[in-house]
Amino acid sequence: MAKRRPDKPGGKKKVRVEFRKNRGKAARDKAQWTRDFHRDAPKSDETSSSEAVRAKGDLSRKRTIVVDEGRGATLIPGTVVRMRGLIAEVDDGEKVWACTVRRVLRTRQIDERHPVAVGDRVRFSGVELGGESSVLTSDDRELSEGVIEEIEPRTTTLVRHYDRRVHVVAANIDLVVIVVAADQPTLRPHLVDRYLIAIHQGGMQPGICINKADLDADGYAAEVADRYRKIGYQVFLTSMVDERGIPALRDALTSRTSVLVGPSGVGKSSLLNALDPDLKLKVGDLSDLQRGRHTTTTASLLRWRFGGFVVDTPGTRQFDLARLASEEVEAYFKEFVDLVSGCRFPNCSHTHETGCAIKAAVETGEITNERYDSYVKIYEECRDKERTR
Ligand SMILES: Nc1nc2c(ncn2[C@@H]2O[C@H](COP(=O)(O)OP(=O)(O)OP(=O)(O)O)[C@@H](O)[C@H]2O)c(=O)[nH]1
Ligand SMILES: [Mg+2]
Ligand SMILES: [Zn+2]
Repeated sequence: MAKRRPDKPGGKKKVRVEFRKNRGKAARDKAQWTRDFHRDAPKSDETSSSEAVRAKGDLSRKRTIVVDEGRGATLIPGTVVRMRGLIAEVDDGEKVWACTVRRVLRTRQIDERHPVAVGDRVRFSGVELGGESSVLTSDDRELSEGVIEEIEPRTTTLVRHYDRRVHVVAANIDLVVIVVAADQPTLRPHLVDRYLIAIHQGGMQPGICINKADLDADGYAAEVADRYRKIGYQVFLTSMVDERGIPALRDALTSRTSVLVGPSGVGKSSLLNALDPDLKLKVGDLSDLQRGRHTTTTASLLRWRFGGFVVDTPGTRQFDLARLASEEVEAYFKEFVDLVSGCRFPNCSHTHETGCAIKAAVETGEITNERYDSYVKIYEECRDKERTR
């Protein structure tokens, strides 16, 4: 981090902070927000922020605030629990603060939209304004204002790529549970494979949860669960209706920091409520689902009553895998790894070559057709990207 000017200990310093002006464009934002939901665009964070954080009174784009510069000792440690545009909500263990990020930190990661993400451990200073030291959120919470001065290095990052941009879904996560549904929406294992790659790339442990098992009339979901178990993944087959799988999932999540990811409407928030009724998260109804509307709109870090933390995220249908070299794809397909040495060509792509051990394993059923098709699709996608670069 950049060196701070040697201010007097405990000295106050005036800083210019950018604030968004919310007024006058609310109607347009709202329309845009709705459109984004339909396109499944990750911009929802951004638009909800200008909606969500309403400062009191008329704000100019910039205003002068007084910051307590009194060095490390006066900085308050906390964890980012929610992002609303450029405002990070930080929990210090007692209360939640609305923090902006110091400008020098904003340039830290130029390809990321935000220098901080949910799960980041930060140190911040409290802001004292002339009669104005709190912001009112759209859900009517009054939060004290702060400025993030330091961000701890992350142990892990779950990254989502879209439109050539990078979105850090959450930081410092141990376990990522990919949640899909047996039905409503239709089970698409290919999406699971894409998530698995992102999770392995980020150095986190993956888990797979197939929810709405009560809707698995033909047993397809149970079959998919078995396939992933055979590969070596931990799979939970759960249902809110008959509570199956809930205790096993709770065991896996206890005393850890995890995140639930997956398409909208699969029941991520419902699962969290079933695991811990104290959370009382909003869940979607059928009409929301039919209209493709997301119920959860911003990722939030929550504390389990049984120990540990979890991040509930808004649904994502699409998951781009940028920055993955085509020849690296095989390494992320666990059941391929031990077999590739049997291919005739050392640089075998397992798509068109003869003497391919992977294709042979697909013939014998050792590798499933679905996983192989997933591999080919992702391989070709990465190769096409390399060609257009
Ligand atoms: N049949 C059945 N329905 C379920 C189950 N779990 C959740 N649902 C329903 O699925 C719908 C969506 O649930 P949510 O928990 O809002 O889904 P979500 O994944 O959080 O959705 P987003 O917040 O939009 O990403 C709700 O109507 C739930 O009642 C289940 O096990 N079985
Ligand atoms: Mg939700
Ligand atoms: Zn091969």
